[in-house]
Amino acid sequence: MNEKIPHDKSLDNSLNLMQEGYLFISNRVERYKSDLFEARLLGQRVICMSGAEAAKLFYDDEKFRRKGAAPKRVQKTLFGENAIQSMDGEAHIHRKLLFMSLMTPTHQKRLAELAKEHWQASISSWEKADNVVLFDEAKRTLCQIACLWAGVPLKENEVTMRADDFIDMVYAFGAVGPQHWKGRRARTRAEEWIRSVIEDVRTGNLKAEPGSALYEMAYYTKADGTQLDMQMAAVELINVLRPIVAIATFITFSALALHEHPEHKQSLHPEKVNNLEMFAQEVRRYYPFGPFLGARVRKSFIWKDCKFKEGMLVLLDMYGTNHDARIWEKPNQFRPDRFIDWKGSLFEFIPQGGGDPAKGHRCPGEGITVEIMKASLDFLANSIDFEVPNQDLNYSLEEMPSLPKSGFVMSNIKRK
Ligand code: PAM
Repeated sequence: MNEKIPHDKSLDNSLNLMQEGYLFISNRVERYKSDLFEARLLGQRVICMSGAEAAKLFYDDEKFRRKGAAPKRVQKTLFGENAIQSMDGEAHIHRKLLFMSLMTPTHQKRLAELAKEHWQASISSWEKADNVVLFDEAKRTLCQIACLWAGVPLKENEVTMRADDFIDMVYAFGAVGPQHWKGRRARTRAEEWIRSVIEDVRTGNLKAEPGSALYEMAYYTKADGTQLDMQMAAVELINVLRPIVAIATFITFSALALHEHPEHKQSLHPEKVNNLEMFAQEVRRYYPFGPFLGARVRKSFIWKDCKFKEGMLVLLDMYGTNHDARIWEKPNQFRPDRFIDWKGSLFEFIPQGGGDPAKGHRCPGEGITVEIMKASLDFLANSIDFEVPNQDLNYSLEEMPSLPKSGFVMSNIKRK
């Protein structure tokens, strides 16, 4: 037991974690006036930590490893088993370079253009509809453009099912019961589908363009010179496609932000790219998506008088760090202009993880996320007029991941 840091008194905090959700760590950081505390979660002792200094420590790969950190229930839904998120060392860096090569500014731009085209093409059917649920439209659009960009064939009548499966994998990670099991079934189905696509490429039944995510994943050779087996190639290609579909959550929160803060709308002129970017960044900071991240102590060490014992699970508070008043003035206010002079620190703003994405576990797709969000915001603010009928726009900080309950319903949509 660590005497030097606060200990949560509960015998086991798992229930509190489910009840307090995104605020579980920051509630205790505040209560104990300490960036670090120890708790029992899922039958083990865990160190929870928050803030930029903690994030910097967390991304020191000599101190932490990822193998064995993500619980099986998260691997069987969100990440896939033994995938890139659970790798370490040279093998991890080697595979990460493949992911990075698929997410360069050229790819970001291409995906943003596709998003723009798809949004524009939706307008005429939206004009005829009584109302439209933005989250549902976004997940379908993102699934279509992700597959198109990646080179994965997707028939029109399959779009909803595949999009739902990707979203169900994401919305299962913090869930228990039916929603969790739905995520597991979605993963099984998606893996089966993508395995067969990879197989078709390898047997020559499907042509894949060199440089596309499909081609590069199908023919990637690991650091040891061998090819990924079919299952692993499918899991990793899903790790490229699913997070793009998950951007639907940030798009829905973007619409909510526009609705709650209409005073920003006129600043989102298509030419004012910086304003679009600041707005997107503030959406990623302010609204809840990733709650916390986990790693295991590689080798025992002491930090701030706290003993990090080999093998211990350590959780880093993403949501709390993005709302840390030492970093963010009035963190609970939505203020895109806080990003005007943003210098881009690697550990203070961590909606998709911290550190250097090429060297560690930070999400390699942040550029894609921000560019797709900007294209979508531009569309919502400048290409259409719509009404927001009465609906439940509340989102819960207890449910992980969260989303405005109604999915953001728009009505009386008109092209501008
Ligand atoms: C993706 O990979 O599809 C992008 C969406 C991921 C969002 C959440 C990332 C959070 C990381 C880990 C979750 C562990 C939560 C455990 C809850 C008990």
